[in-house]
Amino acid sequence: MNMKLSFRWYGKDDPVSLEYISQIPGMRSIVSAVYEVKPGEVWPEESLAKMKEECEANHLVFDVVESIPVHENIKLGRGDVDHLLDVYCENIRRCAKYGIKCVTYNFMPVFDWTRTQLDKKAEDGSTSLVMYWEQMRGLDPLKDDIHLPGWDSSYTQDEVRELINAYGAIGEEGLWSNLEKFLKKVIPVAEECGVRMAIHPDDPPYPIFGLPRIITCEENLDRFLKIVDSPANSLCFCIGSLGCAASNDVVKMVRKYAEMDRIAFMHLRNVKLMDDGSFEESGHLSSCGSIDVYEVVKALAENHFDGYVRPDHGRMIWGETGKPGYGLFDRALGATYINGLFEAAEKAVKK
Ligand SMILES: [Mn+2]
Repeated sequence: MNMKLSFRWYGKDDPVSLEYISQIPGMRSIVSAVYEVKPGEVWPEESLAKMKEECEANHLVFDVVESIPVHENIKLGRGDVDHLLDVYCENIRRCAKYGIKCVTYNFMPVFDWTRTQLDKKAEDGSTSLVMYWEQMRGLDPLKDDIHLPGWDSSYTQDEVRELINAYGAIGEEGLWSNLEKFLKKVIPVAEECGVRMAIHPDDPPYPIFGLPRIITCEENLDRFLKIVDSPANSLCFCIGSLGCAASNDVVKMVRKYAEMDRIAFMHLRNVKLMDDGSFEESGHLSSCGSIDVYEVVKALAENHFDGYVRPDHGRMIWGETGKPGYGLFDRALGATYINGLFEAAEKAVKK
């Protein structure tokens, strides 16, 4: 197959072993990162070397990084930005040295993603991540102490308030100009070492608590890609994140950006959208959620997509426990579904 099937692995603390991952039919690549150092620090080469070795011992290739986190000071354009950008570039060089071809990152203020519950039970007894607006309404992080799942607990409430105010002050245009500075520094380095940078869209793709969000829709993705017009400046197209806004036509967007060869990495999962904009993460199949995953894959295959694909979050099923969204069983089912869709779609294109 043209596409490269991959699986996210959280390193030695991940309850899912590399051996189990390698037993998923068609599995090729591992998506991981150096988790033991903080954003803004250089990644030890030994850690990268060790991961590469462990993957190879399990007949897997460690060639995708998710993610090299972008320090808040880079996004805010304050403090030691130039030093932090140098560190970021050095990390790209080090990744490339150990075989990495694609690096995912995001440019979301403060929080990587927002959900109101991580273990919502469905009728069939499976659990998944959800965001219900009725649970969000009335919450004000500037006034209340809020602990939503997934929010970095290393921040104190006062630090969160300070960050929210700082982002409020720069607004969307401030965030765009800091992103531009980041791209103009980082993309030439990625080009030089044969790495494709892949930005992950905001999840969900609209402002929350007044924090600016810019990687949200077709118009903004167009603007993003034009800042540096290079295949090294690409998208990690997450259909589950962009698909949380009913206004995003993900099939049309995937077709357009695949045709332009600006998708380096695909995150495939499905979400069930509610009338009020709330959503539940569902099984991967088109019939389980609001996204037509078949049409997404068809758009990729018709454009001879040969980038990385991974089953994104899965539900917790069959009594499995572990990191919400990142169990083995449902993601393995997702991988098998993805294999089937791609085999059929790619063969249809060849005929
Ligand atoms: Mn994703």
